[in-house]
Amino acid sequence: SPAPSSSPAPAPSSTPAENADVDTHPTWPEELARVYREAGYWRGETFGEVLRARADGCGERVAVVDPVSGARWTYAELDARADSLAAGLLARGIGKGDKVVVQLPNVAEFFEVIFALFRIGALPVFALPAHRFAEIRYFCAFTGAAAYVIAGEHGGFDHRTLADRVRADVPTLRHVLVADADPGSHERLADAHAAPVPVPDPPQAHEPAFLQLSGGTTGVPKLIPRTHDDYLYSIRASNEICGVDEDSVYLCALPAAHNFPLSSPGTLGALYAGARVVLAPQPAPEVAFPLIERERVTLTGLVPPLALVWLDAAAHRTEDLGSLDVLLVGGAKFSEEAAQRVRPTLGCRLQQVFGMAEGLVNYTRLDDPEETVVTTQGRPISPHDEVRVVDADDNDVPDGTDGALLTRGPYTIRGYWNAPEHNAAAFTADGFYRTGDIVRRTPTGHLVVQGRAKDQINRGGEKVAAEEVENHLLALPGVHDAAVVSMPDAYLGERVCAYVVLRAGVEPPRPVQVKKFLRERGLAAYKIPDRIELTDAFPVTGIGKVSKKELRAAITARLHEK
Ligand code: OOB
Repeated sequence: SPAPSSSPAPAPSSTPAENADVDTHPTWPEELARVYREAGYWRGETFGEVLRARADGCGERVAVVDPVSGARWTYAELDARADSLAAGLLARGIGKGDKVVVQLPNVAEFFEVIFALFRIGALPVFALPAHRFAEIRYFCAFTGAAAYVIAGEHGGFDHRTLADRVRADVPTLRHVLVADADPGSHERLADAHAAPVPVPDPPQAHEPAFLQLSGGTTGVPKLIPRTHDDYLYSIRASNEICGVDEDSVYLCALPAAHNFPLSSPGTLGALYAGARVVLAPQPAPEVAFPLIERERVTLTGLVPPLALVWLDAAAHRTEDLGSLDVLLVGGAKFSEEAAQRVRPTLGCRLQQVFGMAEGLVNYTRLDDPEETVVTTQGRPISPHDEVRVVDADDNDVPDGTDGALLTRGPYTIRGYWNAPEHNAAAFTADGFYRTGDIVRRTPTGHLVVQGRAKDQINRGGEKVAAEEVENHLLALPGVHDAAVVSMPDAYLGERVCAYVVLRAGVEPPRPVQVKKFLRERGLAAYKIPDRIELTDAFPVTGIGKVSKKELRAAITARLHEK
């Protein structure tokens, strides 16, 4: 039976490493859990069991293709590798409930690692390849991580030296495993395999399978506990909505750890179906198009800026994209004009997807009218997804009117990991997640994303929490105050603009110096402001808060001047 709602622990969020034994997050009330089980959504199945079943049922089929290493693992091989790595992790004292920060690019090892962790009930914490010291140190310290899994070098950056620094800083971190022939001062992932052993205390389906990252609105990202039951449901239902079956071939072009390519329907959807996953080391057309041709890819997912690049490239590239049946576009708003170009230019069907790592995912359906597919961001996966569109007082607004999107359902979390205070604000008393998105609902129940109320910049699908960047800017000597806002961008949709007020008499820094300072603090590149504006004072609202609305208007006007 599912865990009862746990009562929030007293504010552990600043030093949870010492509180690892009191990890807490609110979960679904028993009445609803029963409904979800009886509806057949939650089936009591775990990821480790799903992979075993595929290995038993279609073991000789290819599961994962990694064109860089040349790996073409069958289901039987992936299953065996997960077992031997699970044994090696157990031998290293990593087991049920332990947290393991996984930061891997799109390589086959990503799957042996996460399935090994799923099998032993240790929780992957999904970092992105772009994360640097500031983010990784925080994930390791906040979760009290026992291990950190990395590639050696990726994108010109040496993760081994970053791992050295994190290890020196985070006492719980006992193991760094490197998916590279040269592990530096750490251990090779390849050496961490051992003869399979029975798992002493396998995870249960109602327990968290992993921690996903929130896009975030706060000083540090919140962690999202997703259970085997809830995530497997979203994947199974996504497969049905996107027509994924055992003959599908999914190209993973976005970073594999992100919720969109992981589960919508993503690599895990493909593996659930017994289909094939092809890993693209880069999403660029010159890399992805030849893979589509060679591997006969049938579906993939892209953020809007990449979809635009693909649309432009298709006109002059010569690869045969004829196998491509479905392109999913989401993570940020896809313009109607671009959406209309997909079918004529790429020769495939479009599905818009509006999802969030916290749960709710909306898709346009394959049988929706063209008009709906190009003008809406889809409708929820599940008949049990409850969606409310509300005004500032949480009163429902009529269809067709803009309002804030609230949601709860069989795969939407009831609370973040070890964050009781934040949970009180991010969820309603009756458990609806406040998405921070402003939407309009059509009479058919499709949602159109109209804007955002949360203090976040959506940089072409990459989410930047304004407060997080502001805190780093405040650490720059001479900075009195900082306010980070979005500015419009034709390609990315939005970019990051930082307004900075200096202390009196301080020599104004050049923008490059500010950016260098942030990079040296170990902030991921996509969070570094694209533009720095020095100002004497911030505009304020009636109650004296910084008016970000006015700052956004000011930078927009300046961009139009030129
Ligand atoms: C996906 O997940 P996250 O957690 O990185 O970001 C969620 C947020 C949403 O709250 C919304 O603000 C924005 O990203 N968003 C969209 C969108 N899809 C996501 N805004 C406008 N139009 C869209 N189609 O981004 C994510 C997770 C699963 C599937 C797809 C995307």
